[in-house]
Amino acid sequence: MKRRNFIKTTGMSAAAFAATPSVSLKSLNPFSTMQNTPISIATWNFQKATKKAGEMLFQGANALDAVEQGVRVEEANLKNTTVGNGGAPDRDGNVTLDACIMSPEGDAGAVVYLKHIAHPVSVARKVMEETPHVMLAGEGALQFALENGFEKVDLLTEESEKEWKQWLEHKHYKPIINIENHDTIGMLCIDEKGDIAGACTTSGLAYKMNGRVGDSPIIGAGLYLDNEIGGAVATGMGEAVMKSVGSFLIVELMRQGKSPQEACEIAVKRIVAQNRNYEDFQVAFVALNKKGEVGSYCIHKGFSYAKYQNGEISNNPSQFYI
Ligand code: SD4
Repeated sequence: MKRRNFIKTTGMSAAAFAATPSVSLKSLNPFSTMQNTPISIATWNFQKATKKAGEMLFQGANALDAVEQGVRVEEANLKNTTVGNGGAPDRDGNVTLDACIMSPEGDAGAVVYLKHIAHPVSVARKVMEETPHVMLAGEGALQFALENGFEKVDLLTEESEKEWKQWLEHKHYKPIINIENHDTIGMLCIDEKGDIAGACTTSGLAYKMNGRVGDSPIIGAGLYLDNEIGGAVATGMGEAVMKSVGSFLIVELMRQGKSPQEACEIAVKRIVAQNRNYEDFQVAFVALNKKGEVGSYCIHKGFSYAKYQNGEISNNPSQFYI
């Protein structure tokens, strides 16, 4: 259901809105000069995707459209074996995708264990805008996607199949800390009006158990934002991020006055404290506040994030715990 339809069906009349003094979000924002914006940031050095979103924002696009189109760049990248089409399969050879999206209004949509659809983030957006639900899973998510005109494709590329078959020879399951220096894409955009949107999309951990869903499509874990405060996205070992509800934690810490950098550090250190085996996996967070300040922290050296601001794209090595 579109937001305006929801408003219609909840019985709020146009007159009720007209009676409310019109106050833009920007004027509520104490940092309303917004000199730093627009900005797009993404986990890892996903410069093409981040630039795509950043350029859209500079041309006046809203944060929600920019974030969706930005992450779609990596969903379509067949060479990226951790996101979308070409993603590594689970241990049984199924490519199953997880994605979510959040709007400045606080609306959210997600799909989990979605097969055969190259752009799960766009299905997640449809779930957000066209249904009364937040998340659809598996067969139901696929059915919904097909009913909404998404094309059914084979997501397992020859290359990913070959690597999976090599893996089957030993079946040794151990997370690789910084996979080829790129991984899940989580993106946050703040547009010219100062509104924030976010998205997160992944094929999950390579050779995961059939049925496994990670943090990336879970609102509060892989992604969270509050348009009054800021947003956060995660990458790495989803189980650790889910147990700490990491992105939600970071936004709440920023609400209490922490900078994005301080909030990311606290969240990673909590994961370190909660997991005796923390040295065996990577978790990284990137956060953005309403002022346009950015922070990032991770367990292991090697993580960086991409940023597009003032017409420039950059790769920014994150601070790290070990
Ligand atoms: C997951 N967080 O499914 C995702 C994948 C990832 O490093 O980021 N892997 O757990």
